[in-house]
Amino acid sequence: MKNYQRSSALFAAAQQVIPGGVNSPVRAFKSVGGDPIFVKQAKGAYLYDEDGNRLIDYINSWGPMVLGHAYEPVVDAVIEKTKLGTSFGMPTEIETTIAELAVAMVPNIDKIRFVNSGTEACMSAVRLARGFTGKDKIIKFAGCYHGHSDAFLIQAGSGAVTFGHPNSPGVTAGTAKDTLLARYNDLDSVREIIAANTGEIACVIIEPVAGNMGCIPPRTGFLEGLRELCDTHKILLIFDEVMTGFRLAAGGVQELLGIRADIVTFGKVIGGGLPVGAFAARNEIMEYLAPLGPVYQAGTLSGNPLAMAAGLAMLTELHNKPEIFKSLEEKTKYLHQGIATTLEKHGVIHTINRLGSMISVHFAPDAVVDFESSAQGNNETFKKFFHGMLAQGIYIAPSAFETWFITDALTYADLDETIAAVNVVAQTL
Ligand code: KE4
Repeated sequence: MKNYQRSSALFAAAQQVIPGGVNSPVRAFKSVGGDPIFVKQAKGAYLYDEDGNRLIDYINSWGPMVLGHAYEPVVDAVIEKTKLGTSFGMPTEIETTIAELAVAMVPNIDKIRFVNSGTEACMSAVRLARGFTGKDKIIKFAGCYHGHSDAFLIQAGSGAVTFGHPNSPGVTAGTAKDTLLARYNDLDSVREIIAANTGEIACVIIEPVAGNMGCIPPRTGFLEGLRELCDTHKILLIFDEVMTGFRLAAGGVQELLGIRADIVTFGKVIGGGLPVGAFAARNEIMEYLAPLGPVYQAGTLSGNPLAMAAGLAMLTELHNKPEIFKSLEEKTKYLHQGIATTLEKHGVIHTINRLGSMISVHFAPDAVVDFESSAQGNNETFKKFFHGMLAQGIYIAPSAFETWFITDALTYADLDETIAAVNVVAQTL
């Protein structure tokens, strides 16, 4: 039995000075129970916690570590850049260099603006869409999470779901009225909203492959239908690729599925593990952004050279080694098949959703295609699965409303160890 005493002691201390002992709620293990694990360090596919346990990591800081923790080229770039100063609040060449690379990698974007988180990227993208179209309302999808900006905390996914108050206190009725809620994979729900709000909708924002209600791929025709509706009704389509960007393909879901977004947002991988978000679009939209245009957006540390150095090293690796995306998909497929076969062998009712290197296990009897069906999952079984896997040295998402994030640092031996752990845990479910 693994020992987590030091993590628990550190958690007790943290709770004296940090709300809930964490700086982001989902880390608090509220959805699965027990004390969170405190990490001492990480390398490649492995976490080393404060009690000396080695864990195979399937979260990877919620996505950024697509090449593994402490990835040498990223670490070296950050160390070198730090010696020259970390932030100046003035333009630097490296911002142009990473912007040129991102624009070259991602379809349908001419310009990109860097910010400090996925939340900032999505919040700014919606403000830009409203400014560009002159309209106020937005459509989001139940279960999708675009960060903690007020406009998005309406039936948001991820941590917001597990806290049982989808409409977070503090979000005003005035804000909420402009956020209209559709159902993922259900074009009719979007048509109905558009018909009831003719000429008032600035944008539709969507996770093109949902990852915050577990992984939910778009049904064939769903995104294409959204594109068509947006074109017909002059609504901007925002792909929130904070999770999928630079993970599912070099050009993200736009490249993978061949569907054009009007604005794309990024986070996680684009920062190589440092705080970076970004949003991007064609010139006619981006030129509405200050200082060129009237839509204001700013940030003291936006584009700071230290974060840019990490992001540039990461994107350069992914650009120069496109085979990584295939490797990620093949490893995830191998894991998928191994887990499915093992759970079936033990008669565990489940469904596994996967697209590329995004995967989630749902202890639900039916297909998980939207928030409602994801919420049908048996959370008691999930809790047992989570803690059983942890006891076997495998760290998966501490919530059924999250996706596992595969890193290319995983070896097939790690995957086999994970599948063997499922075989042990399945017998306790
Ligand atoms: P951040 O502000 O956390 O960098 O990004 C917000 C965000 C935006 N869009 C999507 C699709 C996202 O998944 C996220 C953040 N993802 C969660 C994990 N589901 C972050 C984990 C956390 O909240 O601690």
